[in-house]
Amino acid sequence: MDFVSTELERRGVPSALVSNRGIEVKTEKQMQKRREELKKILAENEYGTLPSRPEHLRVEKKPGIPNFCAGKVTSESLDFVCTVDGVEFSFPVRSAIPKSDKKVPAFVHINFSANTPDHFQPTEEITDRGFAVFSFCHSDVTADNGDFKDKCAAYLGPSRRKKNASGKIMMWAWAAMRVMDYIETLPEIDAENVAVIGHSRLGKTALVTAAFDERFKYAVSNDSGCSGAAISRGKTGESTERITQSFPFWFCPRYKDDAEAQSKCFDQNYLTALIPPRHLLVGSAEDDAWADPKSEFLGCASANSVYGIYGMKGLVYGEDYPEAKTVLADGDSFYHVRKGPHFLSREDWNVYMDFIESKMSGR
Ligand code: GTR
Repeated sequence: MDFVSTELERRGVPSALVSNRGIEVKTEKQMQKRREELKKILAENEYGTLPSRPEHLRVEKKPGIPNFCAGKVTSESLDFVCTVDGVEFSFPVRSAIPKSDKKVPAFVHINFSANTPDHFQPTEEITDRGFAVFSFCHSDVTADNGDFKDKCAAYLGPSRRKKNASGKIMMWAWAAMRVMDYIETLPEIDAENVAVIGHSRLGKTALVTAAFDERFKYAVSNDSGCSGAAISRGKTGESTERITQSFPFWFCPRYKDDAEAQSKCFDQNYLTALIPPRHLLVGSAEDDAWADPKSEFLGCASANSVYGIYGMKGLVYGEDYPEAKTVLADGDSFYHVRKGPHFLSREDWNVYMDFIESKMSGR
C-alpha cells in the first residue's frame, strides 16, 4: 500500500468507490452510476442542489476595450441574460480572446472582481500563451453573504428552508456553466479544451462546477482548502465545523445543521472522484496552513483510484508529501505546491497552462 492509501485509511476516509448498496465500483459502467450517487450525496449534504438550466440564455454585447493587449486580443463586456421560470435576470462576464486563425482553448475564471486584468488574472500573459479567458465576479451573480434575495439568487433553487437548498457556491458554479453554454456557440473557441479555475472559496466553486458539468475538461482548484480539494478528516487549519459557522451560506443548510452525521458519510474525495477521466489540477501554497496543503494533496491523490478505473495514471507522486516548489505533472492529474501565502499568482497560472498544453498536444 503506498503512503496515500495508508494516510487515507489512517484518517478514516470512506472510499468513494463503494456504491450506496455496498458494491465496489470496478468498471466504467459502474462508475457512471456511482457518479450520479456521488453528485446526489454532495448536493443533498454539502453544496445544495444544482439549479436548473435557464429556459433561455441571451448574451448581449456591450462595447469592448479597443486595442486590448496591444491589439492582440478581442475583449468584450457581455451581459448574460437568463430566463428561469419565465423571469429574466442577468450577470456580467468579460471575455478576452487572442486573435488567431485556429480555435483556442479557454479558461472560465470565477473571480473576485469584474475588472480584469487584476491581481488574480494576468490576462495578457494568459492570452499570449494562446488561451482565451472568460471571467466574472462571483458577487455579480449573487452576494458573498447570507442574502438569498440578492441578484440571481432570488431566482435560483428552492428556499433556504429546505435542507438541500442551493448554497452560494452552487449558484456561482451554475453561472460558470452558463458561460460554458455560450462558449459552445463560439467558433473561435476549442470547446473540447475548456478549464474552469478559481481561487480559495472560488477554487471550491471551480471543483463543484467541473464535478457537476462534464463539459469542462480541466478542473483547476487553487488553494481551495476546506470543503474544496482538502480531505476533511484529519485536516488541520479550517475545519468543517468552523467553515459552516463562518460561511453557512456557501453551502446547503444541512451541511451545518447535521455536521456530525454528515462527516460520517462522505469526504472531499467524493468531489475529486467526479473529475476523472478529465484532468484535475490542484494547487497549494506552502504558508497556507488554513487551507492545509497536505490535505489538499491527499484530496487530489485520492482520485487515483477513479483514474485507475479508466486505465489512467492519475497523479504521479513520490514516497511522501511533496515539499514546497514541487510540481507533479507526469500523470493525468496535477498537483503543485509553491512557496508563499494564499494567492492565485502568475506562477500558479503558468504551471496550470504548462500542464494543460501538455495534455492538449498529447491528444
Ligand atoms: C477564508 C475561508 C476559506 C477560504 C478563504 C477565501 O476565510 O475560511 O475557506 O475559502 O476564506 O475564499 O479567501
